[in-house]
Amino acid sequence: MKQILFLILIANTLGAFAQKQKKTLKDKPNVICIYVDDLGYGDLSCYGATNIKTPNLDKLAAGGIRFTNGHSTSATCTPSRFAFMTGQYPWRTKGVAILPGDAALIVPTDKVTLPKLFKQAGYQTAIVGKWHLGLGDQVEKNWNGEVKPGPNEVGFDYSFIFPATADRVPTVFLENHKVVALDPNDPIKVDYYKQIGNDPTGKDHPELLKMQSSPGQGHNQTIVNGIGRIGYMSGGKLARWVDEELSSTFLDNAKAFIEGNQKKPFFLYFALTEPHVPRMPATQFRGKSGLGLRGDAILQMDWTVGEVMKQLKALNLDDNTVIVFTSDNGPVLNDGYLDEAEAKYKDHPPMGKLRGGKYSAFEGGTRVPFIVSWPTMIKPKVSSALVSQVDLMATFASIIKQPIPKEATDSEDLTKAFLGQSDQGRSVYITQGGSLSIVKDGWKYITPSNGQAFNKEVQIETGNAPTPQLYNLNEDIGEKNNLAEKYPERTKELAELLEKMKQSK
Ligand code: NG6
Ligand code: CA
Repeated sequence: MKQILFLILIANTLGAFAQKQKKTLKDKPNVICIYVDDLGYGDLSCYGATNIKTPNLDKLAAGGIRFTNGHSTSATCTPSRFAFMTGQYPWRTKGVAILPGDAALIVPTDKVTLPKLFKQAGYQTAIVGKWHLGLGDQVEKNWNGEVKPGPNEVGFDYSFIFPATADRVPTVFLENHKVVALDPNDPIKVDYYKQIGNDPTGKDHPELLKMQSSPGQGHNQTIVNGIGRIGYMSGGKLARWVDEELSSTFLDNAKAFIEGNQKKPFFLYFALTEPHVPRMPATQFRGKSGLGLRGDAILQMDWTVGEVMKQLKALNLDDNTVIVFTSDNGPVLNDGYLDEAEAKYKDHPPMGKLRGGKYSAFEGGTRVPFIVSWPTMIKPKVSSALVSQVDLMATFASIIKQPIPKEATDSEDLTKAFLGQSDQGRSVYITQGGSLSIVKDGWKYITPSNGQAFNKEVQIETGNAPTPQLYNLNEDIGEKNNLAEKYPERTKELAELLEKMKQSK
C-alpha cells in the first residue's frame, strides 16, 4: 500500500513539474528577430521567386506563419529600425532619416525600447549586426575610446555591430563600446565632408577598385577592401572589416550569444546586412545563384538563417524559440555599385508583383517578407493579416506579460495575428515612402507630392505624383489603376484620416 501511495505521489509531482515546465516555456520563449537589409517581397522562393532557392527560409516559413501583407514602416533603413526599436512611427520624430556613419544616437535612452521590454521581463538581450541608429552624443566623436551612448544604453546587454551601412565608413565592428581590433597607434578618424589622411579614394583611384561605383551615386570616397565607400576614414587599418567575412563574423557572434545564454530566456536582434550594397559575399557563395552578387548574397543570408536554425535544434531550443524574419525596406538593384543585379532583373524581379521598391511609396517600398515561427505555439499557415514591424513592441509585451510601454503609441497588440489564430491584423496603417500613405480596408491613399516620379539613379518609381492616388490593393496589388477621381469621397476620407492620425499621439 505504502509503495502504491509513494508511486502516486511521484507521478503527481512529475506531472506538476512537467506542467510547470511547459507553462514557463510558453511564458518566456526565446526571441530572435532576424532583420535583413533591402530584401524584396519577391526575393525568396517561399514568396514566389522562381530563379533562386532559399531552402532554409522556405523551411522556416513552412513551419510558421508566412505573412503576405507584412510591412516595415518605411522604405529606408533608419526610420524602419527606429520604429522597430520604439513602437512609434518614425516620422513623428524629427531627424529620423538615413544617417551618415558618424551620426549621433537617435534612439532615446530614457524610454522603453524593444530590448528594454525584454530586459524588464528578465531576458538577456543582444544585438548582432547592422545598427544605423547613430552612436555617441554628437557627430564629432572619438572612435578610439568608449563610443557611447549606443545599443548598450538603449537596452542591449551585449552588442556586436557595425555603425551604419556596409557602404559607409567607419568600416569597423564595435563590441559593446569599443572598436574591435583597434591598434592604439593607428587611431581612427572619420569625416563625411572632407578627405582626411592619405587613403586613396575611389574617385581618384578607380584602378584600385575590385567593384566599380555607379556613376553619379557617390560611393567613391575612402577605399576599404577594394571598395569605394561613402565618407572618409583614416587609421584603424587592422580593425577594418573584410566584406567577405561580414556575415560569418556576425553569425559567429550570434551563435556564441545563443550558446552562452541557452539556459536563460534571451532576445537576440540579429541584423544581417544582406543583400544591401556593396554585395561581396564569401567565396563559397560566389557564382552560385546565377543572378550575380545580389543573388549570391541572398544565398549567403539564407544559409546563415539555416545555421541558426540548426544550432537551436542542436541545443534543443528550437521548439520554444520565436523567430521573426523580416526586412527593413524593399529591394533595390543598383544602389551605388556596378554589380550584375540590374542585368538580372528579368530573371529575378526582387519586388515580385509589387510596384516600386526601396525609397518608394508604392507597396514595393514597405511590403516585405515577414515570417514568424514558434513551433510550440504556432500552427503553420499563410496569413493575409496586415501586420507591421511597429507592432512587435506591443505584441511581444503581451506575449511576455509586460505592460505595453506608453511611449509605443503606434504599436498594436496583434498576438492573435502573429500566432496565426486570426487573419485580422491592423485596420489602419501609415507607410512612409517619400511621402506618407495610408491603408484602410484594402484601400491605399498616397499623399500628393511634387518630388520626382522616377528615381533615375536607382531606377525605381517613387510613387510621387502631384495629385492624390487611390488604389484598391485587394484587386490591384500592382497599384496600376489610380481610382482617386472615380472615388473622391473615399479619397477625401482617407486623406482626412491620415491628417488626423498625424496630429494625434
Ligand atoms: C543612400 C545611398 C545608398 C544606401 C542608402 C541607405 C547614395 C546615393 N545612396 O543614401 O547606397 O546606402 O543610403 O540604405 O548615397 S539603407 O538601407 O540603409 O536605408
Ligand atoms: Ca535597408
